Amino acid sequence: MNTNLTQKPHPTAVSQAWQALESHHQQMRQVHLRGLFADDPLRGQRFTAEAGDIFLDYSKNIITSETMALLVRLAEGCHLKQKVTAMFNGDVVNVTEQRAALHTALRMPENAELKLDGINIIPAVHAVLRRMAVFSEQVRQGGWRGHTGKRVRNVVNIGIGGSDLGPVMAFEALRHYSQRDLAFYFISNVDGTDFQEVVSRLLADETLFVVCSKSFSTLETMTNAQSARQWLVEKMGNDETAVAKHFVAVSTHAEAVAQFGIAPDNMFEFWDWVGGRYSLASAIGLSTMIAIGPEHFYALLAGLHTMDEHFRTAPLAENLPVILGLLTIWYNNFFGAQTLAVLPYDQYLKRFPAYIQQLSMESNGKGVTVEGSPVNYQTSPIYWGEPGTNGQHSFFQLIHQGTKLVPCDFIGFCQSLNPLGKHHDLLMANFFAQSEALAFGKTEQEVKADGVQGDLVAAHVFPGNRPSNTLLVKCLTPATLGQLLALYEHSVFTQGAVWNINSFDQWGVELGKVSAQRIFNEMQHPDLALAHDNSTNGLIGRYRQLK
Ligand code: G6Q
Repeated sequence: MNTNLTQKPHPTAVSQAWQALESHHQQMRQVHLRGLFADDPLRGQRFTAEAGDIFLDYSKNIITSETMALLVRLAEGCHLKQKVTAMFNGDVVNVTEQRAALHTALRMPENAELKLDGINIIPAVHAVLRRMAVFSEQVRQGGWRGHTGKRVRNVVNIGIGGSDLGPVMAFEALRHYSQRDLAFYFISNVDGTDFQEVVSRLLADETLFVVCSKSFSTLETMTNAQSARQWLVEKMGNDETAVAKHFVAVSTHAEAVAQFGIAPDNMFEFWDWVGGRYSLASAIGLSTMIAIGPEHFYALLAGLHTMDEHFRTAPLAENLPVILGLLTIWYNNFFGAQTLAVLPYDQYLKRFPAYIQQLSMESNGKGVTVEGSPVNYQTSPIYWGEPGTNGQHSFFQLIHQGTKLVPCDFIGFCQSLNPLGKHHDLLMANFFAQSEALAFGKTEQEVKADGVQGDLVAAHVFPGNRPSNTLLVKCLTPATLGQLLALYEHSVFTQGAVWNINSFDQWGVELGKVSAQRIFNEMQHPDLALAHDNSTNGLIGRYRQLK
C-alpha cells in the first residue's frame, strides 16, 4: 500500500498548481465559514452556478475565489478540456481495455453524427431505442402476451453491478411516472434469497424477465437467469417454448444470449464502448422504459444530454461537474477528507447514493496512473449516503460534531411529487437547516446564551465549518434526474482526469472472482485438499462440516 499519498501528480504545470494549492491550503485551514460569510455579504450569490434545471450553491465550502482559480489552473494543467474532447470524440480513453467510453453517444439526438472507426454510431443507438420503445409499449398496453395468453403484470430485471444499480435506482427515482398496474422487481445477488423472495410472490404466466448483462457471462446473473428459466418452465408444465414469451435479454453478446435460449428478436443490443456503470441510457434501461414509457425515457436521455453539452462546452470555472469534481479534489487531496456524503432530500432518490457510490468508487478507486505507474496521492473518496431526513436521526451526529471532515452534497427539490399537508415544507426546512448548521455551528457563547452551563457547554457546541454543496432543483422529473446523473458522471470524470487515472476500467473486481471459482470447485468436491492460507483453509473446512 502506498503510504505517502499527499504529493502532487506529475509534470510541471500540474506540480506548480498543486504546490500553489498546498500553500493556499495552509491559509485556508485557518479560516472559518463564519468569517468567509461575514467578509463577503454576497458570497451566497457569488459561489453559485446553474446548468439546465440544476442550481448549485457551493458557497458553504471552505474556499475563496483564489481557491477556485487555483483549482481551475490545476484542471487546465491536467488538460481537462482536451481529455473531455477525447472522451466525447470516442478516443480510446479506457486504455487498459483499449476502448472508447462513449456513454454520451447514447444520449445524442437522432440527427447527430459521431463516427467510431469511420462509422456513424448514432443511427444504431436510435434503432435500438426504437425497438425498445415498441417493445415497452407492447408490454405497457398489454399487446405482449405471455405463454398462456395473459398480459404481463410483473417485470423482473436480472442483473448485477452496472446492470442492476442503474435500473433499480432509475425505477425508484421515477416511480411516480411509472405505470402502476405493472410491478417491477430487481434480482441481483447470487444469494438464493434474493431470487426466492421475488418469485415467491409472482405468477409465472404474468411475469417477464429482463436479463441484463453486458458480457452475458457474469456468474450471479447467469445463475439467477438459469434459476428463473427453470422456475418458469416448471410452472408452465415443463414447456420449454414458454421461454420465448417470458425472457428478453440486454447484452453486447448475441451468441451467449442465443446459447441461453433467447431468440435474437428478443435481444436488445448495446456496445462494448458503454461501460457497465455508465449504461443506464443504453438498452440496460429497458425496464426503466417499460416502467415510465418511451416518452419519459427520451426525456431522461434529453436531460443527460443537456448536462453532457454543458460539461463539454461551458468554461471550467462555470462548469457544474467541473466545480463539483474540483471541490472533491480540494477536500480529498488537501484537507485529507476520506469520504463524501450524498444526501438527497427525496424519498424517491433512496437508491441514488448507492448508484453514485458505484459510479465514483469503481471509476476512481484506482492506484495507478493511465501510464501504469503507482500514484503518490489520494484518489477517490468513499461515497456514501442516505436520504434526508432519515440520515439526520442516525449518522448526522458525526458530521456535525465528530472528528472527521465529511463534505456533503445536499440534493433537494422545490416541488413535491406528493404534496401532502406540510410535509414538503418540513422536509425542505430540514434540508436548509442542515447545511446552515454544518457551516455555522453554534459557538460556546451562543450555547451559554441558551442557558446551558458548566460541564454541559462543551457537548452543546457545534464547531461548524463543515462544508457542503447544495443542489436545488424545481422538481424531480425524468429530465432533471438525467441532468443529475450526468452531473455526477462528469464530476467523476473531472476527478479522474486530474488524478490521471483510468476511470473506465475495474480490474479490482477480478481477483476475488477468480478465487471464488476455485473455492466453489472445492465446495463441490469435498475430498479436494485445500491449499489456501491457514485462515482460509480453516474457514472453508468449517463450512464443509457445517453446511
Ligand atoms: C460496471 C462494472 C460492473 C458490471 C457488472 C455486471 O461498470 O463493469 O458492475 O456492470 O459486473 O456485468 P455484466 O453486465 O457483464 O453482467
